[in-house]
Amino acid sequence: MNWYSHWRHAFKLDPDKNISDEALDAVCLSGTDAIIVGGSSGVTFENTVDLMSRIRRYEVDCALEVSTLEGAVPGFDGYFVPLVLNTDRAEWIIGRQLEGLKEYGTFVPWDETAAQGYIILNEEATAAKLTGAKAPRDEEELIAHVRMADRLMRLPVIYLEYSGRFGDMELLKQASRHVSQARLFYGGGIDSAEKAGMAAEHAHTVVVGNILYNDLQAALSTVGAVKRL
Ligand code: 1GP
Repeated sequence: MNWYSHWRHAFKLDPDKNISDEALDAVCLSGTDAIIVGGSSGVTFENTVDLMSRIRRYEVDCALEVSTLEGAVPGFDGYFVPLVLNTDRAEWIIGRQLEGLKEYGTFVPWDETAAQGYIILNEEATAAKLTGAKAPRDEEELIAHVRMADRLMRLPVIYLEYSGRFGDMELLKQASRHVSQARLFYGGGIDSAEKAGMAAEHAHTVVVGNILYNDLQAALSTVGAVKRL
């Protein structure tokens, strides 16, 4: 068991976006298994510390996705380090991660740190544009990526990322069949209990992001839908 192995549902909060104390209270007490702090742009040490200290008032697990050197902040329960598997720009696969290890390698809490193999399927997502990710062309190519992450690299987490758009559940289902040891995270476009439930049928962990900032009640409704299954 890893520190994140029991998570079925997680909310992803962006340090660069505003959330009121009332909304944060509802999110942290929603029954979700965890809060993941992360974003693709505008993440700084200050806004990350600020959000962490606000979430820290609650008992819910709180993890940081470390995507920049500046945003590496101590004090979280756990740390994810994303590796983008479907880009040909090496800086996003191991380059920046190596820079991070050169700088902070001795301080990394290894027992609470896990790599995430990101497969970005929505090319319109900020993360895809930033990293030059090219969505797998078909199921075969997606499964090759899953095997690379799960079997060859033995990454502990595979993250099928559709950020901003609800994904193809058939592709998610096919991907899930080829995962042997990793935890499969799904994120993207979940804005209702129904969609959350669909993703939860195939993913180990369902991540809900943006809808939090647009329709809090809809976001909260996803927790029960996932955890019921
Ligand atoms: C983003 O996968 C998460 O990294 C969630 O996506 O914001 O579209 O819910 P959404």
